Amino acid sequence: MAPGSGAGAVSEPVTGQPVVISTWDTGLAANKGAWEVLSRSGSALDAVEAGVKVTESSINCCVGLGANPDRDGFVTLDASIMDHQFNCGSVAALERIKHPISVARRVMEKTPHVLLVGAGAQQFAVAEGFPLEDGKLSGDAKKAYEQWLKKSEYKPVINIENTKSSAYMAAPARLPNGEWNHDTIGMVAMDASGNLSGSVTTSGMGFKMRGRVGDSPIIGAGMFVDNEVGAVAATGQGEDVIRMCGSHAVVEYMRQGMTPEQACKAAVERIIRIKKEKAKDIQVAFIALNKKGETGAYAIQKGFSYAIKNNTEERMVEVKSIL
Ligand code: SD4
Repeated sequence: MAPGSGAGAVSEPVTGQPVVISTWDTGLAANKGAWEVLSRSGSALDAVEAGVKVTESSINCCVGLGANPDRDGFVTLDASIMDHQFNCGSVAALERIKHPISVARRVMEKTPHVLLVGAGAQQFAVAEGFPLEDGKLSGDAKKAYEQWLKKSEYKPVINIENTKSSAYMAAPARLPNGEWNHDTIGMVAMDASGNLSGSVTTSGMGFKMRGRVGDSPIIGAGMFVDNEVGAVAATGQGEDVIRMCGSHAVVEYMRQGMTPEQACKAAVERIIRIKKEKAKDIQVAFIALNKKGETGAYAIQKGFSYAIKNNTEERMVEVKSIL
């Protein structure tokens, strides 16, 4: 079946060139992890799991257990994974587990469910043999939390890279130079058989309300894969991605014939129409990969970039924005 002809069916694999893309500059290292799998003809599913595990393992990154905690001092993690046959799994508000993405994959492969949350997700992880980590905050996260506690102001803002923006200043980033304010990696890949997969893993939002879950573990919001059309991941203000099923929308725009960049732009414009004047205070960005191996992205605000790796290139790509 040709791409774009009909909804929902699983297409015949086409022989493609492997490619992986992922959000933000942490994507460069993550792509290398994915590439180790793709370059030896491994599956896109294995690649997107291995790739974001690199980021989850980095204690100095705002993804995984090194991340900023919620406002009660707990690091709670969300993750999702999806393959080329609409199999998907996710976890939300998971604590003290180093690799939420691998737990999400177990949910997909070993349970009849898609999403496990909180204590139940942790119980499942432990039953599956994942070690329960000690739950202490990393050095940087502890400092940032202590700093935040001084005012305890609840003004969550994610991902606005423009440090001059007042919204950004209201939510200081974890690094002392204040240049870093994101907590997520989203990755999509195509393997040598032409199959697509996607993954996202995140600590969500620093100093969020206890129990807050973002878009990343919501299939169709933070990430979506339709092997007939393309694969998409989102980053930024999760609430605004959830309310318009962002990644699913981008896939559907590609199904209508848009390029990955056009499709991401259309989705971002839709968020701006929904948010109206409040759009200036948020960042949302999408990355997309279509069945031909073409990639693209779009953001609301300046400063977003994604990392790409394929047989011929390995680099960051600056992304256009609406504002
Ligand atoms: C969330 N979308 O939990 C995530 C946050 C994010 O970089 O992308 N941070 O809303």
